[in-house]
Amino acid sequence: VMLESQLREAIVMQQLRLYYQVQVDHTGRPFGAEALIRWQHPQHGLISPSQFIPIAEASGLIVEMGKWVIDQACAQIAAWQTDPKTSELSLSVNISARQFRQSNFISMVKSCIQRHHINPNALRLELTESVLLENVDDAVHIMTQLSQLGIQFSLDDFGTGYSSLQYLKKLPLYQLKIDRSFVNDIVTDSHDRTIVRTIIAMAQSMYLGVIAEGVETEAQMELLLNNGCRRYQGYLFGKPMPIDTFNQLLKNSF
Ligand code: G
Ligand code: G
Ligand code: MN
Ligand code: NA
Repeated sequence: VMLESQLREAIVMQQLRLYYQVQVDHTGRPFGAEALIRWQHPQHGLISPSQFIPIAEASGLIVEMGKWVIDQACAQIAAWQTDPKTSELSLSVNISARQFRQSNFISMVKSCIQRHHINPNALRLELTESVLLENVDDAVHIMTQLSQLGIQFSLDDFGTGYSSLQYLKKLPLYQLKIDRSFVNDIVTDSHDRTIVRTIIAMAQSMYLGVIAEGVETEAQMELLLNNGCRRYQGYLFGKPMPIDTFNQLLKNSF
């Protein structure tokens, strides 16, 4: 309860921050970012979302927090879209179960896009398998409505859940994000290499894009590239960083 009231205060007192982690293509060129929330606590410093997202979910605060994240993300997209050098960048946002199932989720996202006058193509929403599996038909409905606006969906942490091709086929997805647990040992563990190859082949056969997360070494990137994965995210290219640092990284790479 104490953390919950502090978290409520964090929203009001504007202690939440969005960090940005770069996503690059096979030439190393940035094409977008993933937005990752942090709590800049006045006493405890920077707090990771894994410590407060579960509390926000359980208390329902995630709805307000999630709205803040989407609004911030759209504001940032709007800023990028004013400059031809950054106008093609995409921004991915993580969506939790309770937020996704909220009755006005679709209208909330729509109004954010309208308020900031952005091209919705730049906005990507990341969902996990567990979020989608709760009710596949509902999920398809929500995703379809938002897809019609131009928003694209990624399936986050792919490979860790229970996806069957059966339901994967039903979902209007843009890409699969290969979970970093498979990327981590891809160079040394032949089983993980097989899993990653299978995910990439599956994505290709379903006409889905694929991005690898948790890429930390050149060797991992090379292996992924040789197996047909041309989009990456991970410490090799950049850690999640504040927006000023991120925009500087962009400047240095264009
Ligand atoms: O950035 P970091 O590795 O600490 O993120 C930890 C977890 O928090 C990840 O699973 C990530 O998806 C989740 N997360 C980060 N930002 C957000 C957010 O804005 N909303 C939700 N729902 N989850 C987030
Ligand atoms: O669950 P999700 O994939 O949204 O969370 C992404 C998490 O992975 C964030 O907490 C982010 O800080 C972390 N992350 C991003 N890149 C790397 C990486 O290269 N290595 C490791 N160990 N973690 C990473
Ligand atoms: Mn994610
Ligand atoms: Na992930």
